Amino acid sequence: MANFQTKIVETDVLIVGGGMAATGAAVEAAYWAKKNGLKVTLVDKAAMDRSGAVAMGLSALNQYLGVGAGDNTVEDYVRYVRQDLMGITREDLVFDIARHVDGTVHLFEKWGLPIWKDEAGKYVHEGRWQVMINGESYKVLVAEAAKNALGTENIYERVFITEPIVENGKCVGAVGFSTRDEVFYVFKAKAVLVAAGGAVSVFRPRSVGEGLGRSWYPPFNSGSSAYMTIKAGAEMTCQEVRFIPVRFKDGYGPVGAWFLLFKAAATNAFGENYMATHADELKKYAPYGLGKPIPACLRNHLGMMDIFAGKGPLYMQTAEAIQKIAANAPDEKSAKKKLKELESEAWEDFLDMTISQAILWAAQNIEPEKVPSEIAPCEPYFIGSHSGASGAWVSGQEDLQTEATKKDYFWGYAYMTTVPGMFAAGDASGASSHKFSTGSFTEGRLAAKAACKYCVDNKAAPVVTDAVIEDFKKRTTAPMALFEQHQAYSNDPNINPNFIKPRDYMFRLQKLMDEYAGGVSSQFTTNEKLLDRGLHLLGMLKEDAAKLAAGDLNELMRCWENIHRTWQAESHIRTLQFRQETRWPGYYYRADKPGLDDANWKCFVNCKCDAKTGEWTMIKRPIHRIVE
Ligand code: SFD
Ligand code: AMP
Repeated sequence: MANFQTKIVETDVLIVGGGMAATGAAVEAAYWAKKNGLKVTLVDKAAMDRSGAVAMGLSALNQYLGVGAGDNTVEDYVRYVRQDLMGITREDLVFDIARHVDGTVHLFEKWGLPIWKDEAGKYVHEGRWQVMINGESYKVLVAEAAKNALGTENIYERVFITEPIVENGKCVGAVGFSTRDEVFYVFKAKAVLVAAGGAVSVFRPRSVGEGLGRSWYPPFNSGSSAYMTIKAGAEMTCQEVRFIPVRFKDGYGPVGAWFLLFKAAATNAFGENYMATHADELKKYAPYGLGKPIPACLRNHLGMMDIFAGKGPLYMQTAEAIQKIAANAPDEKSAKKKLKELESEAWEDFLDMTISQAILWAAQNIEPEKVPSEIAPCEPYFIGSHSGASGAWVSGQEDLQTEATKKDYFWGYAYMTTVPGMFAAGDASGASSHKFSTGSFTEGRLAAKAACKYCVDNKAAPVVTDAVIEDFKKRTTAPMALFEQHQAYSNDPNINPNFIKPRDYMFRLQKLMDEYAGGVSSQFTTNEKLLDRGLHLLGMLKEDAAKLAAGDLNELMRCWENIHRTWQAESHIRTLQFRQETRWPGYYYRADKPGLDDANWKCFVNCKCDAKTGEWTMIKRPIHRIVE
């Protein structure tokens, strides 16, 4: 019989998550906390050293401007992001992160992160904005900095946050439970910074059966950020802008180094370069289709055209690219040396961040310098920090507002959601794409500074009554109680008419999203009728969420992960339905609304849910330019 003990922790700033944004927040908050006598607490569902998207490490820092060296300006970066997101971006947020991100990179280097340097001592770039690293231990390094800053006594690892505490419209904490011991946690806080990553496994993945759980983005990012913010009543933005990365097939190895560093071409099965053969298609999506670089969704779109035409599989021409670079060497001996070097860089790219891809190459006898390698568009992910844009709608920085932007983009504290006291950063905040690891850490810092200021200005201690706490505890642990009550009814712990286990619930959610909301098996295509039907079925699934059952603490976490995913799913379907165009072909297609409609839809689509009535409101918000 489960017997949860209750532990109450009182703090000023509560950081939910232990990933890139959260570690940045920890480092910055510790500084302002010391100055102002505040307490900062961080809670991670896993162990910070290897939690979140950077668990396996990374091979590049994807946002670095080199402003000091005169390489780029902050304005350049804003234009780049605007172009990549087909015109839909919060320029004030992108600007703010971009103007501070170089400082973060220099900090990482000071802490010991090995950044590649050329003979002149300059960073080696993968592309214009990306610098190469030996990043297998990247996460360990930033976690260490966060631990040193906060003190391990203020860090709770393996505690899964389930819900926000909202009293009188303000966020005053969060509740959760230990995934190791029967302890129910209540964190009372003056400010809560949500940095619990994006959402994976909302859609049916390509990996099934023995490969289940393999994905490009980490399976442990399960929509907690979206749930926390939506449930608190925060306005969300760009919930339709999922990210479909093209990746090496089945191992999900990233392609950036191949496209940018090795200048490889991708082709269809007949050796045709789809970026060249379908170049005319880009005109349909002017002005974005004709700008440079070609937006990620349109790059996907041109490849998908070949897949849909039956010309797959697609291939990254790795061998051709490597041989071409080596052939530029002045003589045969240095060409051979270069070839060896490139070969080892190719393997390291995966060993630094997607080890499974290296294992798959080995298993399939792939020598990248000799044969091409299959690539494919992945299942959709929700990730506000990469080339998607979903997340909470947050306030911008005051000094970046104009008369026009101030009424729409500013409400007092930077990176605060529309719920007072609740902040968001990294994947949790929307409309500021292309943050990546460095920008997420930077945004965490900026949000934490504002959260500390909020605590200084709002000194009243949060009041959470015992009755409220008991109610949260009952809800949090309900799946275990349900399992205990009914488990004797059948001889299979997973099959029982009285409950549904989280694994089966997840399959149902994924099937629904895949078939109705434009997943892999629907060729990323949907329409109003499919979305209507999907929403109807999702309503029924939500009813069954009350019957989720857990046999142990791990399953209890799985139950809550799926509740969190469900809310991400619902906000996605509703936003797909509301936007009457196909602005990001290659991410999704509204078959009944093909093409762009700038006149009506060059705007943000936001949404929010009234937690009491369950009623959703859809909102259009204007796009303001702050950079020409
Ligand atoms: O090649 C709860 N990313 C890349 N960024 C780069 O800068 N360079 C690269 O090389 C990158 N590439 C890449 C990347 C990611 C992945 C998975 C691969 C390759 C294979 C993107 C960045 O990693 C990403 O943008 C940031 O990490 C985003 O930061 P953040 O903080 O928003 O998310 P997180 O780091 O995943 O952390 C989430 C944390 O939340 C915790 N958590 N804690 C408590 N309660 C809950 N309910 C929780 N739910 C989640 C997690 O444990 C974690 O600590 S490439 O593709 O471009
Ligand atoms: P990825 O490995 O796809 O996550 O890419 C890493 C970085 O390179 C991101 O900043 C991408 O936007 C960028 N990138 C990847 N492929 C291309 C490409 N073909 N053209 C321009 N930028 C790219």
